[in-house]
Parts: sequence; C-alpha cells; structure tokens
Amino acid sequence: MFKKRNKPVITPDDIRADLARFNRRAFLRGSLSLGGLAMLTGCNLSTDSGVDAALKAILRFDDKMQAALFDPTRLAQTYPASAITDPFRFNAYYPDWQVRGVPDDWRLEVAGRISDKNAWTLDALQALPQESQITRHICIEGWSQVGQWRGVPLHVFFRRIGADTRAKYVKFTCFDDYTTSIDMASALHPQTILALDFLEKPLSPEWGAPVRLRIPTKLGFKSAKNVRAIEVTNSFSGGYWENQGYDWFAGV
Ligand SMILES: Nc1nc2c(c(=O)[nH]1)N[C@H]1C(S)=C(S)[C@@H](COP(=O)(O)O)O[C@H]1N2
Ligand SMILES: [Mo]
Repeated sequence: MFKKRNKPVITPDDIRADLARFNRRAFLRGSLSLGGLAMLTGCNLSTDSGVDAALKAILRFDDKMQAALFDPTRLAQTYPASAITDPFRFNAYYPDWQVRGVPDDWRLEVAGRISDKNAWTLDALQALPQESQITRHICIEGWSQVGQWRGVPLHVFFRRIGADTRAKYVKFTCFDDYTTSIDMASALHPQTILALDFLEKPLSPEWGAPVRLRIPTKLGFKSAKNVRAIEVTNSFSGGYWENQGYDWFAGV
C-alpha cells in the first residue's frame, strides 16, 4: 500500500500522503470491499468474532498512523483565564456521589523500567518544578471544557526516577481501579503533566486528588484521576475504556 521511496525510514510526511490516499480511495468512495477488508486485516468477516477482530485491526492500524503523525513539538492550544469553564463538569465511569477519597498514607507508586522505585509523597512532588496550563479537556462523548491545571511535567518526573524513555508505554492505575496507558512520545510532551492543582487549589477527590495526569494532546479519558501507580513498560496494557473499543492513541 505504501509507495516505495529511496529513503531508509518512513517519515510522517510519507505516511500523511498515503493516509490521505487510503482514506479517499478506500473508505470515502466506498471502494474497499468486504473482501478487501478481510484481506487487509486477515480476518474472517463471516463470523462476529472475525468482524470484531477486523475492527480491532483497523483501530491498531489507526493507532500506528496517529503515533507516526504525532508531532512531539506541537503544543495544544492554551487559553486566557477568562475562557475557563465554570462550573466545570465532573466525569468518571460512576456518578460524583460515588467519588472516594484516597488513603491518608497515600504515596505515588512507580514501577517498571525505572532506576529509582521509591514511592513519592505529595510534598516531594510539590518540591519538583511545576508548570501551569489553561487548556481544553475534550471528552469522547462530545463535550469539552477549558480548565486550569498545575503540576510536574511528566518528562521532569521521568528524569528524576531514571525512567527508560526508550520504553514504549506508560501505564496509569487509579484508586477507583480505572486504568489507562499512553505512548512514550506523548508522555514526554512538554504539556503532559502530573497535575497537583486544579483552578489554583490542590486537587480535591472529584478532580483527581492527590495527583492526576493532564494531557491536553489526548482525549479526556487518558487524563487519569486519583493516580495510584505509574509504570514504564514495553508491554501493551490498554485501559478501562480502551478495552471496550475506544481508540487507544486518542489524539486530539
Ligand atoms: N480514575 C479515573 N480517571 C478518569 C476517569 C475515571 O472514571 N476514573 N474518567 C476519565 C474521563 S472519560 C474524563 S472525560 C475525565 C473527566 O475529568 P474531570 O472530572 O476533571 O472533568 O477523567 C478521566 N479520568
Ligand atoms: Mo471522557
């Protein structure tokens, strides 16, 4: 499907052109037959599990495209304080009255491909360099809102714990048993922060206390709240919504 070029690696520009052609030809004009789809994905479309596997294969293909197109230097749009949405909408896989606090002896656990596996107190996190951002949080359900978060850039934290930044994934596990995972390039993006504050106050439980991920280059479900543990890993681990069919890369 990709045009052969005399270059050793596929650059995002190569893929952008191919992706545009692929979209136009195959999908928009409807010329990708079921047989073609079966061939592309190697799945048997006459069974439900085959169709499911084909859809999953397309999603994986889309994740790879999004990863290749991701520009680690492109910043998400930022807004003035006057644009902050008030009231800010709460969202989780349960209603707000079911929000639970986290234990008093909370520590942020760190695991996987890192050299320093000591858990972190909130005080220790607050002593690291902090970044503030006013950005748009976009939920896959079709709503969005502008909020203000402040916290430790994940790339700064990763340098402190000696994370292997050649590893592929970063996995987040939360106190409500929510999980999500992101690619390393997005984890190192300058606007990806471990947020400690929301609207200039320490996070309260519903907004993700004591620490939440805030990643404005991805859809809202990637911004894990009430984080219990962060793992740097080469094994793909999906996530709560991702395992139910949401797009894993989820770039905005
Ligand atoms: N721990 C945890 N984090 C979570 C969720 C959740 O259910 N549990 N929901 C996600 C989704 S789908 C969204 S849109 C945002 C909502 O964040 P907010 O309540 O600050 O608006 O949190 C994300 N992070
Ligand atoms: Mo969401």
